[in-house]
Amino acid sequence: MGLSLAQLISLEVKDDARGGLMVAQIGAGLPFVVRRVYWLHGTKPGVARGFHAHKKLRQVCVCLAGSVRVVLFDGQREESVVLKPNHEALYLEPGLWREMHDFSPDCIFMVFADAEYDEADYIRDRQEFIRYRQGGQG
Ligand code: T46
Repeated sequence: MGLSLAQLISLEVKDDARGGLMVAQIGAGLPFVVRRVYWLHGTKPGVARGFHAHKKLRQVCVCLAGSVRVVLFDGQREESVVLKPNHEALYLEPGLWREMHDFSPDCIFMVFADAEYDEADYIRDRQEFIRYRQGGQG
């Protein structure tokens, strides 16, 4: 898919005649020890989410059902990727602005994170984020 701001990582596929089984574990898709898992579901029509960056948090995002478009911005360049249920997960390193758009009504978007929730880790203002990146702290 040619992403440069983030990485699409391959998860282990253990499908057999009974159906699908996907694995995310250290060394096979997960680049960190998971300390928190959360997921978005039942997103209302026309709603977009995100609109923030993280200072330290690392995340692996998986679309378990439906589809969602993730927009990434590093302070200069913007890229977008449509996530759907497949063998790929989106690895987001810190210092990336992200927005989630075009959730399908059945979308289930799950995130593995390497730290507990901490509001102080968020930059929720786009101009502040651009200044943060220009300051070389991203
Ligand atoms: C992200 C994208 C992909 C908590 O209390 N604990 C949590 O673990 C999370 C994730 C959120 N919250 C609270 C914080 C807010 O008061 O739940 C409320 C909604 O969170 P937020 O507006 O940040 O939701 P999104 O969908 O904009 O962003 C979330 C994650 O916060 C964020 O880390 O990268 O999903």
